[in-house]
Amino acid sequence: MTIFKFDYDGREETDEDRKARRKYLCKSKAESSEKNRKRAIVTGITGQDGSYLAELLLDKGYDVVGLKRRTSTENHERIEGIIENPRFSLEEVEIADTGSVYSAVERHQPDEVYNLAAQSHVKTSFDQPHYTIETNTVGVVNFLEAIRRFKPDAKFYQASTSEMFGKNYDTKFCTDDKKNPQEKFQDENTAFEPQSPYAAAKLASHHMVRIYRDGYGLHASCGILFNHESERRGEKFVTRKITKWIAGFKSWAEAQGLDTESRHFEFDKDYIHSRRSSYPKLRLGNIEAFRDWGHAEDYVNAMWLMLQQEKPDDYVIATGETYSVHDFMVHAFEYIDIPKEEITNFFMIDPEFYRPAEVEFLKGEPTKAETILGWERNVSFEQLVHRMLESDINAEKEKVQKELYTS
Ligand code: NAP
Ligand code: G4F
Repeated sequence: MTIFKFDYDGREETDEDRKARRKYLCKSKAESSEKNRKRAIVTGITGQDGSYLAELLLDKGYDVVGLKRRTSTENHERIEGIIENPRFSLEEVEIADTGSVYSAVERHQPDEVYNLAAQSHVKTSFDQPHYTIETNTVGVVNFLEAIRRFKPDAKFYQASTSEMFGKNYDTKFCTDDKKNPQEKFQDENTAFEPQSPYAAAKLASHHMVRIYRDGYGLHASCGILFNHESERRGEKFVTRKITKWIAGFKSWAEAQGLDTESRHFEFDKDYIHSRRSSYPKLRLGNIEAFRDWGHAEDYVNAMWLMLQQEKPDDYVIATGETYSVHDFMVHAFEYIDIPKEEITNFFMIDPEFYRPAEVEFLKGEPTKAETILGWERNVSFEQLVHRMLESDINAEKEKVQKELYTS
């Protein structure tokens, strides 16, 4: 214990002395726990995964530096809940800009870096291939180099993707289903065959991470994450596009005192008509594609677990179940009492949403992550669909309330 002057000058300890001792002890305790706190950099902080991961790390006692790119208007909706947290700070970094990445790593000396920033929309990558490579490949190399130069013991997580498998899958013999003896799946040993500039850019980064891990001994891991969605999913991804449309349609019907039953409406190619007005149909592309959909909250936990391992490695994170876009719609429409047989009334196929090349089938095999990381998912497919719908329906209700209040 610290010796104060009054500890050895022989006089009685006063209230003032006791106060001074308490103050000193509190301060030094705070300083030492601050020193022991882990510091993480999270890129893509304003995105779906960035926001969930930052919440998880703050809950675990980390200091979190969130990196966002410069935008002309603020886009902090997903991080509203953490922005005032004293252990959270926000900084502008363009990840394709080498200098700004080097500077962030050198100044913050992070224990862990989670690289989630990306041009993450597959269809957009066909329209903007160069920009996609700048962000999704050059950005990753910038971080690997920055860590190698300025903080070689920092642990690095790279957001790889099931899109890298592209057309490819493996098969295994499935004894309990005679009709479908060859079950298709992808795991860590499945060969990659990317089908988009997005997937090719991510695959290049995936290899760069391995090269820096093997060549320089960096603790760098890739999570090969299959699709994960949430209430915070971007509105251009198919699941959120569907749940948002359903919420909007339900609200439109209710505003006219109608429920969602087909008998209230007439349908043409593009619109749903009531007596009073019309609502545009949901427009989709390839609804026969299959995806392995989980909830983002479960998936960010896997990212953290990977960086807590002694050895870096790559892991598939998935549910092991697959559903088509059509299946997703069936579950979602059922939630507002529109039966499977009637959903064709409400959507139309629009070639605009087809991609030049498609990934038709994804179904991950997460056994390695379950065994080594002890990872498990908690949110089922049904719960995911319902949570997204509930959130969008509530948001529509709030919008209506606000409009009523302000009109
Ligand atoms: P998201 O919601 O689209 O978030 C992407 C984030 O990256 C956003 O914060 C975005 O900023 C930021 N960003 C984009 N370009 C940037 C740049 N040049 N410099 C700095 N920041 C930039 O994506 P997500 O679903 O959270 O996915 C997180 C990561 O996991 C991505 O790398 C994605 O490719 C990968 N991934 C996602 C899934 C999935 O199903 N969600 C599956 C496998 C892998 P703005 O907010 O300003 O746009
Ligand atoms: O929701 P999506 O755009 O997601 P996609 O292409 O699978 O990519 C997402 O998951 C990847 C992991 O596998 C991530 F790496 C990536 O960053 C992103 O998060 O499309 C899903 C499927 C596709 O087959 C697409 O063709 O839905 C089909 N689809 C049909 N109609 C549509 C639409 N996709 C979108 N976005 N919009 C449509 O109208």
